[in-house]
Formats: sequence, C-alpha cells, structure tokens
Amino acid sequence: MNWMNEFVVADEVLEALNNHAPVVALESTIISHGMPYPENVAVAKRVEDTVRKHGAVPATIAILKGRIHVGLTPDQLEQFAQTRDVMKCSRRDLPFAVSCELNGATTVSATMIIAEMAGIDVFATGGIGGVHRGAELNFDVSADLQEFAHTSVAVVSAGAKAILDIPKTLEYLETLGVPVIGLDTAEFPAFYSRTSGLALSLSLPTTAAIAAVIHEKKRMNLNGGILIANPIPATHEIPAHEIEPFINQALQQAAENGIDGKELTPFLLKTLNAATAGKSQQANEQLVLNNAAVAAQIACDLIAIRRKQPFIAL
Ligand code: PSU
Ligand code: MN
Repeated sequence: MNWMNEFVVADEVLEALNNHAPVVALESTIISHGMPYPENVAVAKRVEDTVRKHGAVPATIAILKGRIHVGLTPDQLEQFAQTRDVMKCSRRDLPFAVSCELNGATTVSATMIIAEMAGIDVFATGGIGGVHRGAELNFDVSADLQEFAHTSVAVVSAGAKAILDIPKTLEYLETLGVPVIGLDTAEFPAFYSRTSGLALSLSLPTTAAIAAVIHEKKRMNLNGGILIANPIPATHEIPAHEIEPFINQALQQAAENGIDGKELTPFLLKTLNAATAGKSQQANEQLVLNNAAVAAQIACDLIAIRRKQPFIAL
C-alpha cells in the first residue's frame, strides 16, 4: 500500500496550506466519544463555523476506513458522528487503525501527530487528557502529555478536565518542558470552571503575543507542543464547588463498574452529563467554541508574523 493513498487532505485545507493561509486542526474523539449523536455533529459544525468566522480554515482530523483524513466534508462528518464502532485512537493505536482499515477517532495526541504531518501549527480542543486522580496507584497518565514533549503543535484548551489531578498534570508538563501559557489569565483553568487555584508561570494578554512565542520556539528549533490555557467564558462556567460532588460521584461509579483505561474519560463525561441534566455538556460545547475562536486568531496572527519575519532557523 502506498502511504500517500492513506493520507487524504481535503481540497480546501490543501489549498490553504499551499497558500500559507491560516488553518486550525480539530480532533474527532470529542465527536465520537465525548458527546452523543446528534448533538455531537451539531457542535462539530458550529466549531468549524467558528474557525471560519475568525478567518481560518478548519481541518477536522479522523480516520475513515483506515485512511487518515485532514478535513472532512459535511457528509463525512455526519457519517462519522453516526458511526458506533469508532476506535478511540491515541499515538499507539494509529498504525493499527490504518492497517486494519478501521474507523478511528483521534485524541489530542493522535491529532497533534497528524496535524504536524500535514503542516498545521494550531489545534483547538476542549480539554487535554492528563494525569488521572489516583495515578500514584493506577499509573493512568494520558498519552496526550507525552505528545506535547515532542510534537510541535500549539493546542488551545480550557485547561485540563476537572476529572483529572490538575496539579500533577501541570507538574508533568513542567518536567517534559512544555510551555503552558494562560491567555489573559494567571491561573490554570479547570475546564468547567475558570479557576483551579493553581498559578501559571506564563501568561500573555493577546493571541498575537502567543503567536510570537510559537514562532520563537520554532526559530529556536525546540521541538514539542505548547499548551494554551483559555478559560471557559464566565457566563457558561460551572463553579468548581458545584461540579466537584458530581465528579466524585462519577469517579466512584467508574470504580464500582471497573471502568479504566481508554474507557474512563468517555464514561466520566457521559456520567457527568446525565448527573447535571446536560449542564456539563453545555459548558463543554461553549468552551470548545471559545477555543476554536482563539485558535483561529492565533493561526492568523502566526501567518502575519511569518509574512513580516520570514522564518530563519537559528
Ligand atoms: N476533551 C473533551 N472531550 C473529550 C476529550 C477531550 O472535552 O472527549 C478527549 C480528547 O480526545 C483527549 C482524550 O485527547 O479525551 C483523552 O483521553 P485519555 O484520558 O484516555 O487519554
Ligand atoms: Mn488513560
């Protein structure tokens, strides 16, 4: 099999990349495992529209029958959102899904890998995976974190999901040498809430200033990702004290049902959504839209910097 046959870049995305126009990568696990149908496809479309509205081309990344797609047509997106047997793919799963010609959803780690292969610098998600609570016993640390150590993509996220151990997640990123930059916030956001009580050492007030850091990192030849922490809009946040009892309940239910590994995150999101009568999913949608808008602005700012300051590696 010819590798190029497995890698399908949508016309619109290819044209933008060839013209050095701004492109934003989007993940697909949130579609297949993060939200139920038909809300998932409605949100995915709204996210793509938001990227466009802010001047960039969206590239939703997914594996369809073993082919890696960078950018989906509306029909492909609809079909993907309805498919039930989609494999959740992180780095380790990518060759398997392609080789066995499966349908695969890409997590943050797999989306970063494919975005980098395609030449896309900026990616918007909801919340990255991280160090799970109890990791000192169960060793559950998302592959997303390792990916930031070596894959050069900037990821806009509303912090790390509150279901995680956020202090350990930040420590882990520090160890891996990953810049975590707050957009107009000095605190690491906790997904559903704007605050976590954890101070960030890096914070910048504008998307242009963040784009300048992405540019500089590349110029200095420092491989690896950048995490941009963008808090949920205040009008949609669920305060930590309100969501915490539901998270504890969901974690307990997961333990009672023996749910672990890659099933854990989707289970917790689904259980939280049921327990909050849809409020957690509503917040999830709003923060993803907010991240899409910011990612598009960063992608535009980055292009503007490159036009003025043609790339010269140090
Ligand atoms: N953020 C969301 N919903 C999700 C995810 C993130 O709002 O469904 C997904 C992402 O794809 C992320 C993955 O990479 O969960 C992490 O899974 P795990 O904890 O198993 O590594
Ligand atoms: Mn895990």
